[in-house]
Amino acid sequence: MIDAEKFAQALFKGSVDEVKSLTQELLQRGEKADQILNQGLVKAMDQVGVKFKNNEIYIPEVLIAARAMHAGLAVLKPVLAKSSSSSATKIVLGTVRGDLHDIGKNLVGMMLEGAGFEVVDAGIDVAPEKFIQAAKENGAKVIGMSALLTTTMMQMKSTVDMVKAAGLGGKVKIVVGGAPVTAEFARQIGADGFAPDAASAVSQVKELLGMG
Ligand code: B1M
Repeated sequence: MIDAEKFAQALFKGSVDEVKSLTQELLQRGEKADQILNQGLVKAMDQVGVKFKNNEIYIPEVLIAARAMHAGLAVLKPVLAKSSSSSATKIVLGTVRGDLHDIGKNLVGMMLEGAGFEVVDAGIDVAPEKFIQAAKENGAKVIGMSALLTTTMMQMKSTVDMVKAAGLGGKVKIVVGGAPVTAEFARQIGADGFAPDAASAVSQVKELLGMG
């Protein structure tokens, strides 16, 4: 049986070793990798996301939980890669052109990975055309953009406009976020979605993709 509680306790402790061995034990007992991912790691990471959203834990705790979760993902990755014919939904994530802040973007990426998405990290200082190229190359369903500076926010609009001009509007959903970004701004620039924090980014993406 996959005990999400055990995973959650290990994630809250940030115990890389515990998460690794829990994952390995389950694989050895014959549990399926996708079940371990969804019933164990993802469910446990959901608990982390909820506590973060409710201000019961803060960024450092989320980062150590995410690091521990990565240890479990690393164990599962080769097994999943072998067994999955339909790969996970891909999301291109980056910080917009002119902007070097990446802590929030990385947190969003970790939460998305924790929810079972495959994140293509485009990095920082990402030009609109680079977002589009990455989305095309990877067959991504979502482009996620982060901006922390009022001076770089408008780069989001450039990307939205370019995505539409490239004929990808609607096919590739665009989600924006970052400290100065608001739902109203997202609406004004024609983005499909907005999230104020990393946990909400996961629910926003799922909603846009009709995944609940
Ligand atoms: Co800079 N910086 N910074 N900085 N920096 C801010 C953003 C600033 C508010 C500080 C201040 O003046 N009070 C200010 C911006 C002012 C403004 O434009 N309104 C500022 C400035 C001015 C600058 C420089 C211009 C300073 C200078 O050189 N004169 C310069 C710009 C460099 C550049 O980008 N071109 C600069 C540089 C830097 C550092 C390199 C030193 C460093 C970044 C290191 C790094 O990221 N690797 C840095 C830092 C650390 C900050 C502060 C202190 C912290 C930002 C952070 O990581 N927060 C910040 C002040 C502050 O916020 N207290 C500041 C934690 C992070 C988890 O939160 O990124 O908001 P955040 O992410 C959240 C949500 O916003 C959301 O989820 C995350 C988790 O909940 N979210 C998304 C983020 N992206 C999302 C995407 C989504 C959905 C949700 O969908 C795709």
